[in-house]
Amino acid sequence: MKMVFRWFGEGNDQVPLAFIRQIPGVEGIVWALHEVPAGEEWPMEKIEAVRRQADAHGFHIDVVESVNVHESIKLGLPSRDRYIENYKRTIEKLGRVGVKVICYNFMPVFDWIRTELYRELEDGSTALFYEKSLLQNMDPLELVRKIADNPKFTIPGWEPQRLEALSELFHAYRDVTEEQLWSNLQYFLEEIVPVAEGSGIRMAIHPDDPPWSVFGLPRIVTGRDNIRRLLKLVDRPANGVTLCSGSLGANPANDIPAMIREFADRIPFAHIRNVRVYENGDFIETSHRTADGTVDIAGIVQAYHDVGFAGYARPDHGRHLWGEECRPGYGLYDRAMGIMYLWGLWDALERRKRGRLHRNAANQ
Ligand code: DNO
Ligand code: MN
Repeated sequence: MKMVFRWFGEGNDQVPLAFIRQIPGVEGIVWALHEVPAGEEWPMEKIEAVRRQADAHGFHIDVVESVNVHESIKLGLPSRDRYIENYKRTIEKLGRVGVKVICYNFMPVFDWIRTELYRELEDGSTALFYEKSLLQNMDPLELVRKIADNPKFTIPGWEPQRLEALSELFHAYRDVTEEQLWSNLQYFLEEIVPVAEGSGIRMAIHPDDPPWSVFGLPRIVTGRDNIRRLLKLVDRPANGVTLCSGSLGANPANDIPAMIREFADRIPFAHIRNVRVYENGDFIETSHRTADGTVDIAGIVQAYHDVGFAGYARPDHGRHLWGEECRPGYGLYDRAMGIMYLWGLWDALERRKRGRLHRNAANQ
């Protein structure tokens, strides 16, 4: 397991690289050019600049999250070919600087959805929260106003430019069924997976968050059966998945350790975080500790260990602690503690395995 940490870039992340350096066992940053709008080709000078910054702190830049997919690709419009060309050029450039994994998602209009960014937990910390009944009665514009209007930070997935044409976008999706979205994803993958393969890169789709349809928009990366289908669309190692335990875990029917065992060789990137799901379908993000949420984080780490996971992993979101002012979900403290919890589980499993090997050798 190669531990990495998401970093939003110089001047755009309140957490300096020098601080990330002090979290045990972090070897690389997970990065993106957040200022480049979806669909545009990434400029090489900007890619090189991030490489230099990471290099100066001894980090690799193997994992990019995300190269966002232009809506016309998801909608299957004639203009998609132009945007797919840009996407391919970006993949090639990233391959040239040594990138190994590109995380992306195929969710219409919105990336992740929550109804509250700073919901208080019983310990006084705050975290991202999803209130099912509230969302059912909400107008999407109202939600955007609530989530995207953050005076201090741009919220990844809720960038103003992405949401400018919201009502037109909703209109454009009105007839797009799940099957159409599948076929648009297939078209996209057939084009880009060979390019990724040629560039030494594995594509890793992020599951839908939450893993069900919201505001009537189609959503297709939601659980085991759909991931099976996705991997078969283009059955190559370069067509992989970012297995996000928090996104999939919002639906308690998702057995994540079982998915890890089944899809092991197609998971180049793991997002590990916990959520607490309530009976009424609401959920809140919690600490990584297994006992604090509904997701079996210990079982997940055990599954990764059992399959000999050698891919990249990051703590995903965290709570906001100790008065930290940060981008929602992306404070330093809780993610750093999450990493230590993951290492604790991992190291214990390693030690047990080594002990077993020693005993077997001694018995022979
Ligand atoms: C949620 C986060 C996502 C993720 C994007 C990837 O679990 O990890 O916001 O960054 O969906 O494209
Ligand atoms: Mn995630």
